[in-house]
Amino acid sequence: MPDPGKAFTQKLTDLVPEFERALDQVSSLKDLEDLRVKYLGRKGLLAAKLASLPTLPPKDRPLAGKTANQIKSELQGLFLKRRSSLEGARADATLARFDPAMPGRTPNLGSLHPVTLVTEEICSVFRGLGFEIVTGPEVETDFYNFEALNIPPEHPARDMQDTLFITDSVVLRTHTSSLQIRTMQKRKPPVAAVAPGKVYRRDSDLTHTPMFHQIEGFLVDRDASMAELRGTLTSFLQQTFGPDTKVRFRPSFFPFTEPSAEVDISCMMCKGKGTVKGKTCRVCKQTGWVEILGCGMIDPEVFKAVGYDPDAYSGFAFGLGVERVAMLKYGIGDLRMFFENDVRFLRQFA
Ligand code: 2NL
Repeated sequence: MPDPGKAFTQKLTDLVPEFERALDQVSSLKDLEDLRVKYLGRKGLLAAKLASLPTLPPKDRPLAGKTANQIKSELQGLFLKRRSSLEGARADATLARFDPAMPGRTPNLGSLHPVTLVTEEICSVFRGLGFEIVTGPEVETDFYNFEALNIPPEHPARDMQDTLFITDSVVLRTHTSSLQIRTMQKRKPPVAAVAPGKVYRRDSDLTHTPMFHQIEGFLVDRDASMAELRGTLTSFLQQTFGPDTKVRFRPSFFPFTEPSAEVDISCMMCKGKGTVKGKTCRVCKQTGWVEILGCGMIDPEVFKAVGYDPDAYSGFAFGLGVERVAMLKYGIGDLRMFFENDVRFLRQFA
């Protein structure tokens, strides 16, 4: 006599070896998922067999139900085991393709522009000497760019040839001195500051660009002296170009300083000898010296313009071109290098 309970559990139990054989055939996670749906899914083989449970005689149902749950968790266990072995195989395959001896791909790193590098280096030397760093507008009024610097309306430095005008009385700053005037107006002596930044001139040829970079510095105190100016600049120049650098002052003229001087340093290319391997040094043209900056004692007229008492205070100031310092420091022969932004040039400063 047929036993419906036994027949039911037998059909369920038969699913196990059948599922195992099918799992053995599966070689990808995608196929495995299809198999899971086929056997364990909501409309799968297991669910279909369970659907006949309510048709069993009530006395057979508890055992049949218990068996059904056991089979279900057995099938799930087999599925999970197969899945983790397939996942492991996939990870192994990925690792097998990875060659730890292969050189890595170098990311393209940016680098600071040599003008930025030199500006930061010079500023940090002056910071060490007690100067603060100030910045300000590139578009200036006539007062800050000229008038306060003792450059009167008919002075040749204002010539249309040199200045880029926005309006009759507004200009692109031609030097960063305008920043120093602003700093003096805001502060009472003693004050010492350096002003780095872009400046603009109506000039463009092999050795001049319409925009270039300057650093100017000044110090005002009760009794600032030319000796202090000389000491400050010598320290700066030896920190920047090497401790053996020789420094000399030559008399010169600037509208905003009196007396004024130009400063030369011994040539860093030929060490002041004037020749390199018996040939004329291309940097100093055999003189052994290169001009590096201009300086002087601040003219009393400048003090009057910013409201400092010229009888109570004295001060010194100096200015230099950043591109020029960078060319001398790195042996760069052509000003245009700084503006072409050829990465083969720029990369050398990384
Ligand atoms: C040069 C010469 C110089 C100054 C800049 C200055 C600024 C103030 C007052 C007085 Cl607020 N002077 N600046 C002084 C002497 C020379 O620059 O050849 N620069 C590239």
